[in-house]
Amino acid sequence: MKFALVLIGLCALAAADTVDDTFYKHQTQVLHLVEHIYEPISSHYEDLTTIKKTYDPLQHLDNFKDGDHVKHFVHDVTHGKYLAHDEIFNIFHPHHRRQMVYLFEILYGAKDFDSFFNMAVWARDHMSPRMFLYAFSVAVLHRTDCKGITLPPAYEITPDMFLTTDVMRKAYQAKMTATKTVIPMKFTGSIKNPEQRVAYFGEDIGVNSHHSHWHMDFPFWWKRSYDVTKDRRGELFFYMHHQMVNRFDAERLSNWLPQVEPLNWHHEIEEGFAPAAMYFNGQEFPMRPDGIHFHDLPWFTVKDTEDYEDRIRNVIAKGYVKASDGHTIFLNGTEGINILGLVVESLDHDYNRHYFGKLHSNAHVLLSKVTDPEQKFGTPPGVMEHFETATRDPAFFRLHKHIDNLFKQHKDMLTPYTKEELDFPGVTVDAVKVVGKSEDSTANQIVTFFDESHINLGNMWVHTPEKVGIEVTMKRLNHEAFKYVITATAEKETEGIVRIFLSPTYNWFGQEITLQDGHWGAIEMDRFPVKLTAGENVITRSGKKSVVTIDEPMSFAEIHKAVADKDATHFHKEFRHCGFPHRLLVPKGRPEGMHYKLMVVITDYHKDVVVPDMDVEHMDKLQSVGYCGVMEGKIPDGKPMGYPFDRRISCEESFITKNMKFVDITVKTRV
Ligand SMILES: *[C@@H]1O[C@H](CO)[C@@H](O)[C@H](O)[C@H]1NC(C)=O
Ligand SMILES: [Cu+2]
Repeated sequence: MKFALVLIGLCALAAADTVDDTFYKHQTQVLHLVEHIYEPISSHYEDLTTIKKTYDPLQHLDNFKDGDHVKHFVHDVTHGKYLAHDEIFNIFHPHHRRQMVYLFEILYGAKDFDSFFNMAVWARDHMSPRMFLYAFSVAVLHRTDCKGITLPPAYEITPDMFLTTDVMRKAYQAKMTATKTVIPMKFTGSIKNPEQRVAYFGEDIGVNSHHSHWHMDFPFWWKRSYDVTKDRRGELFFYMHHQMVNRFDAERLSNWLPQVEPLNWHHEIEEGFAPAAMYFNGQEFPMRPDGIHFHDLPWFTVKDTEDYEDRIRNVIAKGYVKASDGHTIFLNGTEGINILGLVVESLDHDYNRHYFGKLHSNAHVLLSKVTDPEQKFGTPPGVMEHFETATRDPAFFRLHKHIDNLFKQHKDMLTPYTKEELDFPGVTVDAVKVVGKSEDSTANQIVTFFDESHINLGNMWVHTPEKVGIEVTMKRLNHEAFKYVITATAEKETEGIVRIFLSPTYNWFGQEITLQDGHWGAIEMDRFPVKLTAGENVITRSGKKSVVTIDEPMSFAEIHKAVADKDATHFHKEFRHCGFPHRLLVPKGRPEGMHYKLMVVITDYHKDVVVPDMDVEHMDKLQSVGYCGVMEGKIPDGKPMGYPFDRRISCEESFITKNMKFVDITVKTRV
């Protein structure tokens, strides 16, 4: 397993980071609290029921950063001012969000773990389950005393947010009759819908939980006054979504579909979407027929959203923004893309938040409410209003293509990298290949296939007899293990960063994609530091180690077992749970093989790394920095994300320097 290896290294570095008995106790408490989330706290966990019966937050105001805050909260919750238990929590709804943030700040500001946890038990017992769950999860991810605690995968805590109604119904029947069952889940559409061919990507539970986890590591409502600052979070917002869109396009191409079209406020939304899913309270996720137009909402209009967008286009064209204190910030430096990301996602920033508004959030809400804009029918939120469900809808990718084009407009204005910037004098990449399972090193081929994933639904209801075993299976993209073998010559001993990207060779029309057109669509596969010795170096890197992906998350049962066994290999305080699912690292390709360019670039470690005491070994241990950055401190690699393919390339010949090597590989899907 990838992270077991990482652990050994890190533990040796810092013994203080290893887990102890207190950690296991806390891990267990957290698991118990998120079990059967829609039901009252389970009576068979004595630790929880004792707290529930005896803990009164008002008696412990000193244990929180702001006691008055706690007082108001308890008052409002007990006086029915908060979202009711069976209402649907919607992060994009301003009132819901305000309530959730209030709770988060209390949980985050608790002075020790017990105060935090006691308060969480109280909140769990009094509040809307998913509002509690969201605030609690973000608190667990950010509290120093919760470092290393693993939350079970979101699709096990709230399966209703990931699975279709038919599956949930069958599972319920199985539970009632205590019958061991394996329920196959299909993708939502029918063969008549061409979008169905890529539903395996948008509807992948790992893609959905990646997206939802990413937005918990980088919440759009995060305030700069919280003590964790998040390095380059605007740029991460751009880059993670940019990469998801590029990956979606590569999957489309593998299935003979053209690239996803950016949506347009004035055109109809061509593709409808029927989620075939139901909320825990019995309300159905709304479906959207084909060809619907955007509508104004009572709270904001399509025109408002367009205006925000025009203002953003305006500053992109002008090349600068004004900070609140009046000074001008040019966008042509490395900070430019980060500022635009902050503005587009409407994070807590200094560049006149009212003027730029909330482009990204408004767009999600406009799409979600498009079938009942006036709320005449009390239709619950659509999939676009939850990070766990948004990527299922093909319109998610159309929206993000549209937003991505704003970022592209900015990047296109920057001066292309010069040869001097691109080159790494003294280092030459001589050869690159991928070696798959067959070890046939001449093949340069990666094989993908579909296999089955099992999700245990045991957590959905209380009193599911332990041994019954109700599982859902679904088809998921995967690939055979492979490694990169890179031969590089260095004139003298030095250190570099290897950057690996993948790009389809031919477009939908069958024409070869030039670098001028294709650079923006490059998919990042990996990025890692290397030590180079003078002379020839053979660098072997397993695909598994990719810094853009993470392994399959541990299930409820696996975490419980690891705790029971006190198996420290599964827990580490620096472990990152954010990342793209490893299974989907390689786009599907085609049965007869699909051509891709594998692009490898080695850059100068000493020019790139911006954290002074970061050595190669340390940097190589950081997980999933690719799309998820770091939770604290600075991202060590100071190059713009997507470097060197993020800027315009005017001419392929003058772009390629000898520290780069592009080779043709094939991705073949096994049928
Ligand atoms: C950015 O643009 C400003 C104004 O045109 C210029 O003074 C500055 O040198 C530019 N910076 C970079 C990094 O190109
Ligand atoms: Cu998102």
